[in-house]
Amino acid sequence: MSFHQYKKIVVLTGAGVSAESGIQTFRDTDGLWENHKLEDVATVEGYKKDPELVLEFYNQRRRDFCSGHKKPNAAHLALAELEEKFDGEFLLVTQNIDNLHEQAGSKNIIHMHGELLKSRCPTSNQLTECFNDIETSNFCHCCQYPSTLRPHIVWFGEMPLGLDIIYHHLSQADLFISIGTSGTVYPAAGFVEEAKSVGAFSIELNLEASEIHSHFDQVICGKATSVVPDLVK
Ligand code: BJW
Repeated sequence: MSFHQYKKIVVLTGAGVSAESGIQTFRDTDGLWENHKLEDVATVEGYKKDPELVLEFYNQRRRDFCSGHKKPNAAHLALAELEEKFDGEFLLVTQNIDNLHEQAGSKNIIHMHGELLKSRCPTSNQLTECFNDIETSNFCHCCQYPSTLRPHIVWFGEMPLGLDIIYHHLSQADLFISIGTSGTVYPAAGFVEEAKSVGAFSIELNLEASEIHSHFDQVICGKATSVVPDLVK
């Protein structure tokens, strides 16, 4: 596909882009999140009810991610290449909490649902890198209210990150591409309509047509490692 006719591209990615790097998607888990109920581990209420369970849940995912040496796949690499060669403005918005886009070389990226390998002071919002593990007893002393670091993850009911920047880019986009997301979680699922409202051309790349496929101008079904490099080359 030729990208020369476009000036501002926004790409949205979801779990499907990392699936072939060995990271499980969400909706393919029969409602169970790594053997836990979603509301127990991915909501503020779950965290308040049992913080140790939630902290251990994310520590285990950090261990799995780091010890599994997960690597970017051809889809991550193709997106980094597109950003590199594209002349106009390029924003990559990912719902994924892994760092595979960065490992592939993507630069202008927003993790709207947070990052697995970071934790956050609940008072000051200061971020701490945790490449390996954080213990549940790990207190944060960055401000005058020492408290337990929480995972830097956007749970259901919390405000996604970087929305001002995302909506600003969407309001000027002339091409919107959605890759490997089921279109079931908002506000990300509404981005295609935002982009279309300003006249952007929109393309969905997914294993199967998503719940919101009818909003897109073009839908391409297939594995991310095949359809993304095909689109970008
Ligand atoms: C492949 C493939 C391969 C597989 N190749 N493809 C309406 C408006 C606004 C909000 C709401 C609303 N209605 C409801 C809400 C609230 C709620 C929500 O959306 N609920 C829905 C369940 C209905 N949203 C929120 O609470 C959000 N906050 C919020 O709305 O704040 C207020 C607000 C209001 C208005 C404007 C702005 C803000 C926060 C959402 C936080 C989501 N967090 C999670 C958990 C992260 C923590 C963790 O990992 O433990 O983020 S949920 C989970 O879903 C995760 C993902 O990022 C997210 C999206 O999932 P994704 O990426 O789409 O994965 P899957 O598994 O669903 O799909 C994978 C796809 O890939 C499938 O289609 C496969 O076919 C495909 N695939 N292999 C290509 N090889």
